[in-house]
Amino acid sequence: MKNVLVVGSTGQIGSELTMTLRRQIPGGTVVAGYIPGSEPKGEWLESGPSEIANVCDAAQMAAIVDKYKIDTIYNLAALLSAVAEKKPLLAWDIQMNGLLNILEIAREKGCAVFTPSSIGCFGPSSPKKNTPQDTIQRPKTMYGVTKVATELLSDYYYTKFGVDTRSVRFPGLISNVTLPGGGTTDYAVEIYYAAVKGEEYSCPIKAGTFMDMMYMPDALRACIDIMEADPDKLVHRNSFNVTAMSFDPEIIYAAIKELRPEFKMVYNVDPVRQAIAESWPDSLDDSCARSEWGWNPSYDLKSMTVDMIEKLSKKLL
Ligand code: AKB
Repeated sequence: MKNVLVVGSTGQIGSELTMTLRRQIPGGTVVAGYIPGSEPKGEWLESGPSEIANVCDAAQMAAIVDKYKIDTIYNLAALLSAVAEKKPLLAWDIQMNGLLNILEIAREKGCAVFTPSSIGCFGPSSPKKNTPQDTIQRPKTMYGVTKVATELLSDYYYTKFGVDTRSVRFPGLISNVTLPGGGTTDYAVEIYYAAVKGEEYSCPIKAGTFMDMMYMPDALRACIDIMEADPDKLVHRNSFNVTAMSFDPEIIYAAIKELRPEFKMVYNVDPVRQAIAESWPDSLDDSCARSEWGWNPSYDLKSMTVDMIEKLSKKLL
């Protein structure tokens, strides 16, 4: 990995991945791809090149790959689960037609491609606890449909054309840098902002609803480690189950109250997000990622909570 294009570089993962890659690849080029209206600013703009990179515009993407001799594409352009339910056709266009553009460019120009999947690729008929790597995937959301199709199409381009596609199934990602937009797991980020600001938090997910989660530093390591893994050791490619913790709203609330005893949470359940959450696994089995490329997260709920509260206190207060 030397010359990298991050598509969706101003989003929740992209904003931090772009800066991490720029620090980790000295002498390489990390291009921040963005769409008009979400231009990179500050250190993102100043620390490397940026280009308008709309996944739905194949010619524009191909020109960037040529201009910077890109060898690896992080394809992070996507609508998250709750928004994708409101705009299913747009989700299909970005997540499927956009992916096809990227895979075709990668085939022609010899790039490796990472396109994240999600716990959303599972559905109500998947085993709910310790969901295996290889199991039933019949999601009921447009987000999930596009994630399963992304996995299949990425594997197809690998077996048929030899395109080096690899990816992980991310759980809910928790970060103190860029807010997620329109996901089902967003509550696990919002709750920290409310606690640090001293506000009461109104939780859209019911008590007792468990989902897998991960702190962003671990997610960034997953993005990089999977692309740098020895290909001979990979039995799977698209996509690996990865997780770091599983909790419900009561458990994260209790973890925050240990540090902020005055914090208060109430429930105001959002039926759309709740239905999505109930169709997803409670917990994933990520043993294939651990054995095939050494996945091993650093943060648990307690250490993440300490770090989130400390970083957000500096940022917000
Ligand atoms: C979402 O909630 O949509 C995402 C995800 C788990 O894929 N955070």
